[in-house]
This record gives sequence, C-alpha cells and structure tokens, in this order.
Amino acid sequence: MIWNETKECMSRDELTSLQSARLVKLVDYVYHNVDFYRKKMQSMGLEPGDIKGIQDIEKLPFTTKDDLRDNYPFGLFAVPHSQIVRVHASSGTTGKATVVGYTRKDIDIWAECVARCLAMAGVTKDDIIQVAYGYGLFTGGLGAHYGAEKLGAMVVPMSTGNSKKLTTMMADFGATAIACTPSYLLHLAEVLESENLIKDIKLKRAICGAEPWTEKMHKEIEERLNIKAFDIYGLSEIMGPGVACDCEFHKGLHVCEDHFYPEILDSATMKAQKPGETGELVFTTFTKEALPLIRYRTKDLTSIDYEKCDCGRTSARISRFKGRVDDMLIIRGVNVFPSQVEAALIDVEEVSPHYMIIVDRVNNLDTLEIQVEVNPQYLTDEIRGIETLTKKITHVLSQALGLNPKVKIVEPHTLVRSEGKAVHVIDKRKLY
Ligand code: DLL
Repeated sequence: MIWNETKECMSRDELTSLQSARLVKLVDYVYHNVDFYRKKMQSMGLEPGDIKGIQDIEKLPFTTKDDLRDNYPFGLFAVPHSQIVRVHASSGTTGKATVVGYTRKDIDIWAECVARCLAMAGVTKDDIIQVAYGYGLFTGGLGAHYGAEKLGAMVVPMSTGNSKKLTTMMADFGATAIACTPSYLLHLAEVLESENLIKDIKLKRAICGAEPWTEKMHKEIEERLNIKAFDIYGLSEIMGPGVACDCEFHKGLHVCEDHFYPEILDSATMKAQKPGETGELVFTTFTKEALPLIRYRTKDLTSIDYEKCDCGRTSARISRFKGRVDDMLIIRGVNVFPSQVEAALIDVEEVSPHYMIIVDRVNNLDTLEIQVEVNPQYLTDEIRGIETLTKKITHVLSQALGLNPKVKIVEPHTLVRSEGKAVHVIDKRKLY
C-alpha cells in the first residue's frame, strides 16, 4: 500500500492481519483515552481484551455525527490540546459544527493517503496541480494541498471563488491537474469556453469529490475538457479527502484500508450486507491519534467489492455513491441539513416555522432558494418592509449555513402542508 507509481500491494491475508492488530490496539487506546468510548463499552459489558481481531468488530458500538455534536467541540479528542496541531469543522445536524482535530502524525498520514489517491489518478511529481477546493475549516483545500505536496507536485493553492483568475492561471502556468468539486469543474469548463482558453490549457486530469456526481457528469467533464476525471471520497470526521479514490479502471473507489476499515451495513438492521449489496458505509479509523472513531456511521450509501482490481491493487473498492440515509444536502460542497434552517428561523419572530428549501443547478452551479412564510400579524403590503425582512432572514440563514441563500418571503398558508413526514426540500439536481 504505497503511493508511488509501482502499485505494490499487500495480499488480502496480510491486510487482514494488519487490520486485526490495529483494531486491538485501537480499542485499547480509545478505552484508556476517550471517556465516551470507555463508558459506552462499559455499558455494553465490553473490555478491551474482548476484541481479539477484526472478526470481533461487530461487538463494538457505533459512533454518529450526533455523538460528535453532543461532545462539541473537543470532547471526543484522545490527546491533550498541546498535541493537536490543526482543527477543521463541518456542519452538524442542528447548526452546531462537528469539530475534528489532528496530531502531527495524523496530518502526515492524511497527506500520505491523499498522495496515494492522487497517484492512483496518475498525478506525479511532474504535475502542476491547482487545488480549487475551499481552504479553511473545510478539509478539501488543505487536505488536497498537503497530499499533492507530499507527492512532490507543484501545488497552486487557488481555493474557490475567482474562476477567471483560476482559468487564466491554468493556461499561463500550464496546469496539468486540478482538484475541485465536479460541479465547480463543469462551471470552470464553461468559463474556459467563454474565454476561448480551451486551446491554451494543458490540463490532463481532475480529482473531483466532496459531493455526489453522476456517470453523466463524469463523461461530460472528460469530454468538454479532454481530460481524465477521478472520483475522490472522504469526510471530515474520518479524516477529509483521501479515504478512497478510483483508479484508471473506474471500477469503484479503492479504500485506504490499512487506515480506515469499511463496513457496509443494512441501515435498518445494522447487519452486514454482502459484497455488491447496497448499504450504509461505516468506518473505523485504525491509526488516528487525535480523533479515533469506532464504527462511524457515514450515512452514505454504497456497496463494496473485495476482488482484486484490474489495476493490480488489492484494496476493497466502494462503488460510486448511491445516496444518503439522512437528509443532508451538499450544496456547492457545503453540507446543509434542513434542521439547520429550521433552527435558524426559530429566532426570527416575523416568520412561521413553515419553509421550503429549493436546490437547483444553473450553469453547473448549485442554487439555493429558501421560501419562508411570513406570520399573519407581520403581513404588510409595504415593499420596503418585505425587503428589510428578506435581508434579515438572508443574514440569519447565511450565518447558520455558511452559504448565501436566495430568500423568498411568501404569504401565510402558501407552502404545501404534508400529511405524513414533512417535505422541506425540493432538490431538482438529480445527483444519484
Ligand atoms: O467533503 C471531504 C472531501 C473534500 C472529499 C474534498 C473529497 C474531496 P465533508 O465536508 O465532511 O468532507 O463531507 C463529507 O461529502 O459523507 C459524502 O456525503 C460527501 N462526499 C464526499 N466525497 C464524495 C464523493 C468532504 N466523491 C460528505 N462522492 C460525505 C459522493 C461525496 N459524495
């Protein structure tokens, strides 16, 4: 399992014994360093010695995003603050961020995993790579950056936002690779076309992830830009980008299985699915020091294949994602829960709790409109009154979501009431 071009791999037997040894060590580590896990295990009558190998993983408890939220911000960290060298954060289910931390060793392993993924996508030290994931609390920018540096490529840290500058530099610098979300890359293709720059670029490959994308989008990216596009997966709680990536055969994403143990479970019964069957992806981190997680429920739906890949790698492959178990939306790479909108609107007395989130994709960029019903006593014909209220709600929602939505105030009782489960989202993008 190395990240250079030689594709040397462990056999599955070697991998299984490594995973067993690492799980035993991990369980002992969390039991002695994380109160949350010690209490959970004690409540189940489990002691570290009960876990003798990977075959015992099913005895262990699950971890959820809510557990991270309930222990906000640092309650699940297994090391003192003095050993943490970085934190990142992403959205929680009710607006509170889930905070993740890294020791220096965690950052090194993260860079190594991303470097492997980039190598799998054919990136080498001779490449000039533009990293156009957001830099900051989001793991995309810095995660891809450190991995590309580890590989020895020339990194251009663009972040997101200025597409014209990015496309001009792509041509001027002769960038050969780009890492960004697939929807942003399609938008960049449009900018390149409108600026008549396609003929001037040297782009060969793109490493896209952080949001779901279809095979159709994959094909469109490859054709419009005349490049090879690769799918990279990850989530902040487990590490960030680099948990898995697809190779030139595009037959699923190879998981960095020596660091992250994947299980595919039926999300109703939480029993293991057979290879090929769709279920919820659950990860155990073997080597993380700062925030080790046991059986973390990603809520992402996929299936798994343990057969050796045509590329020669022996690591398990997960299929392109098929949806999510919960209602999390990913809009321009930002995770958004409807419950965050609801929680933010509670503080605005002029509106009722009825809202509708409408997500669409226009010119390959996600759009977000939030319709909100005004309270009858605040109903006014005065345009200025509506404008002020719209501004206020836009501010409240953009603070809560980290995205600027278009807010539309509607009259009382205009939004559809559902008889069963309330429907708060209309997603017109058809991403799965
Ligand atoms: O999106 C990490 C990342 C950054 C991955 C850059 C790849 C590239 P979060 O913000 O925590 O982390 O969001 C994680 O995004 O549970 C999936 O639902 C979704 N996701 C990430 N990659 C893919 C992908 C980053 N390749 C959540 N395909 C995950 C489909 C993806 N969904």
